[in-house]
Amino acid sequence: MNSLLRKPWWLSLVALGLWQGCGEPQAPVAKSSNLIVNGSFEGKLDPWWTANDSEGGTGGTSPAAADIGSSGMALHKGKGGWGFMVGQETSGHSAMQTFQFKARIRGAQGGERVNVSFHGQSFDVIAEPLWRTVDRLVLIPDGGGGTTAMITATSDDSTVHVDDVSAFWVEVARGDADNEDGNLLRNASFESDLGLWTFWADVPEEGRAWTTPDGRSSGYAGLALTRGPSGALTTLKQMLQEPVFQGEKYRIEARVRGEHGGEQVNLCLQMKDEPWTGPCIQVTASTQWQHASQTVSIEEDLNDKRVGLLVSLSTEGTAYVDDVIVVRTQKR
Ligand SMILES: [Ca+2]
Repeated sequence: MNSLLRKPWWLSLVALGLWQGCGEPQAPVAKSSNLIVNGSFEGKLDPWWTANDSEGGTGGTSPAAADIGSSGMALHKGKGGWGFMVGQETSGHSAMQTFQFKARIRGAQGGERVNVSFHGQSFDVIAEPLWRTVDRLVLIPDGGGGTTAMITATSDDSTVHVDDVSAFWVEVARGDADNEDGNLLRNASFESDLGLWTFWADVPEEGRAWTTPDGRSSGYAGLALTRGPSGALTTLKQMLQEPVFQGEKYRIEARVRGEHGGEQVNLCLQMKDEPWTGPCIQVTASTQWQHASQTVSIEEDLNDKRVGLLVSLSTEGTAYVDDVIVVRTQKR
């Protein structure tokens, strides 16, 4: 007799469900030990190095710069130049690994700009007078040897304290866009923060993009985009790796939801440079998830041009986007 038939029928379904990974999507799970050596600065500076490009810039460990333990790192940028930097080389990695980078940061006054860079991907944070945790997922598309973790104070005449720096290789959820064959976008289910996407808003104080479980259609997280009353566009862009050619067709897909309904979300294959032209699909969001899917053609003006997929919000409010897919359906 078939073993399946001897078991209660529901047990088979439970086993099948578990094997397929059903259940609540998982937040990132650490798969390595901390890759940063002496991230707490208890061992003074070793193996960190410092670099200064400012008049009067200094850096070193001290008890006053500690958040935990007896020592932390103080970076002081003087006048001019790009800043005062502390960094260290990290171990090698494989293609498409995601890392969680964390550091505790505090500004002597508050308002100091700090640039954090891991494996060449960098982002700016504004320090506050109280300790805060900087926490980012960084997706590394290419494999290779060890690269560098760096923290730089970039505001003139500013002092920034840094402590408890860590980086872990983490396993993140896979969303529908990650599992779509031929998808030319990476991290398009937004499971590795905004890694590989570039943010731009015409009014940066009012525009914002971040990932959150609220924006999830599949996987653990999705994209949230906010536009204020005076801006025109809040955008995220990811370049495709190959140029496009006249006569090709591409299918653009996304899951879209609005906070209140009526938000306008646009998905465009847009030229890399001015005049920024390219075919778009437009979605008017409702409060329920909707699946937009449309095929666009590459015309003569985009022939052999580099393009990116631009996700933009062109009305005030908040919209959620997940599982962005671009597939070439017809070659030239
Ligand atoms: Ca997702």
